Amino acid sequence: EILGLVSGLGQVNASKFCPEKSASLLGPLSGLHDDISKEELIKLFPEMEKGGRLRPKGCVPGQRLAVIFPYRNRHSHLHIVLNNLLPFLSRQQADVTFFVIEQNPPSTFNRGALLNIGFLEAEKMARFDCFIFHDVDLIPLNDNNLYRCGPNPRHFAVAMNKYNFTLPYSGYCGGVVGMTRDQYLTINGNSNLYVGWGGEDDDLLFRIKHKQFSLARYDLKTASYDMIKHKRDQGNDANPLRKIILKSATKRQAIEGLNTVKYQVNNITFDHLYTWIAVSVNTTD
Ligand code: BGN
Repeated sequence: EILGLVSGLGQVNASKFCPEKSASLLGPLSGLHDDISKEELIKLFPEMEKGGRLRPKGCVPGQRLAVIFPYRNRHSHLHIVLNNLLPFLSRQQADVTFFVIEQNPPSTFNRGALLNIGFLEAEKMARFDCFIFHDVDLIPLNDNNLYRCGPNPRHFAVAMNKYNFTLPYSGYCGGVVGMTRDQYLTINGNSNLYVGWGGEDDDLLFRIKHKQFSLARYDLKTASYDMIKHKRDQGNDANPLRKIILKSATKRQAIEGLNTVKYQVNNITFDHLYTWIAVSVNTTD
């Protein structure tokens, strides 16, 4: 054991910090859209560590990332997206751990609450510097789209095929967003009140701005994504109350969010590709 420790220290000393920009970046990508099984993915990335951690061999990254997927019934999407994100983040020399936060039935999909739960559960496992909140149907199309955190929260999913590769509206803050631990704590995370589709991402932007942050974005070419085609999910109907809830976004910010999310953890699995956390969300529906 002592020998192991000594050689471990030796490795850390010998390694150096990764460069600002990795030399392996390819730029624009066409995106891998084909179905892939979990077993095939595991074979492609045997170097992943239990619980879904990928990190470069030769250097130490400046940030440790947690990618949080809010999840329900999208098994094939998850593996297609990972088939893209794994080589993408490997080329970026990221130290990343993937978390899948699955909402168990019967409650209606609550994306904001799932993101809060992902943050809180990841905090129990390790000290992450940067949290990337990532929809499970988005494929990044340029590996200059660096998954890193900076002085302001970053909106990554700027240009999607669904919106002809332009921002649908200037305040759009959905799809993929990244924040440091401190930023997420400062804004009190996401609201838990948006049950069903829509509005929680707009609420998040109000929270970000209300705490005097600006929203960072890369240019359209860099921050482009394909959304995997799918039908509107069952159990995630548009929320008819979303416009009304949104009106009180900044008034609620301090008293409702990361500090009030109510849930039970039903199961945690440390898989090869991800840490899978099945939860029940307590909402009023
Ligand atoms: C907006 C939704 C967002 C969604 C985008 C893109 C609302 C709030 C009522 C004004 N916002 O309209 O949640 O991400 O469309 O689809 O519905």
